Amino acid sequence: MALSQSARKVLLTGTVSDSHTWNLVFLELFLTEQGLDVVNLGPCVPEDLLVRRCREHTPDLVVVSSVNGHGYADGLAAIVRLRAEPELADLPVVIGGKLGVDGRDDADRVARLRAAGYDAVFDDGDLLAFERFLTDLAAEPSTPVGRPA
Ligand code: B12
Repeated sequence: MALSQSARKVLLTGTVSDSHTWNLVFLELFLTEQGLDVVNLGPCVPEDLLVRRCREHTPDLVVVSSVNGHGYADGLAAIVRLRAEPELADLPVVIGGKLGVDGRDDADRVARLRAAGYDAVFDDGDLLAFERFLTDLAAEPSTPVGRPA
C-alpha cells in the first residue's frame, strides 16, 4: 500500500500523567506494519521533553496516546506547548485513545483539541479512521520539521 512506500518517521508518545504502556506497544506495532519508522518515547512524557524530541528526531507525524482519562487536559497542554514553537507549528500531530473518563465522545472537548492545533482526534481510538488518516497523509508531500517545504 502507499504508506509502506513512504517510510516516514512517526514520533509516538504517551501523555505526561499516563503510565499505561500496552497502548503504546500496540500503536508502535500498528504503525510499523503500515511501513512507518516509529520512535516510541514511552509513557509519562512531559511537554518540554516532547518538544526536545521533536526537534531531535524531526518526525513527519506525532501520535499522542492517552487512555487514563486525563487525555483531554494532558493532550491540550501538549499541543499548546508544541504549537508555541514556531518550527513545530505545521508539524502534523494527532491524539487518540480513551481521552475522557465517561467513555463517550465529547464534541466540545474534541473541538477544543482541534482548535488548539491537533490535526485529528481519535477519541474512541478508532483505528480504521486512523488508518485512513495515515493513507491521506502519505499522499501528501513530506515536509519534515526544520527543513524547508
Ligand atoms: C492494564 C491496565 C492498567 C495497568 C497498566 C499496565 C501497563 N504497563 O500499561 C495499570 C494497573 C498500571 C493501570 C493503571 C491505571 N489505570 Co488502567 N487499565 C488497564 C486496562 C485493564 C487495560 C489497558 C491495556 O493495556 N489495554 C490494551 C491496549 C492495547 O489497548 P488500549 O490501552 O485500550 O489502547 C487501544 C485503544 O485505546 C487505541 N488507542 C490508544 N491510543 C491511541 C491513539 C491513537 C491516535 C489511536 C488512533 C488509537 C489509540 O489503540 C489501542 C489498541 O486498540 C484498562 C481497561 C481496559 N480493559 O481497557 C484500564 C484503564 C485504561 N485504566 C484506567 C485507570 C483509571 C487507571 C488508573 C488511573 C487507576 C488508578 N486509579 O490508579 C491508573 C493510571 C495511572 C496513570 N498515572 O496513568 C481506566 C481509564 C478510564 C478512562 N479513560 O475512561 C481504564 C479504562 C479502566 C476503567 N474501565 O476504568 N491500568
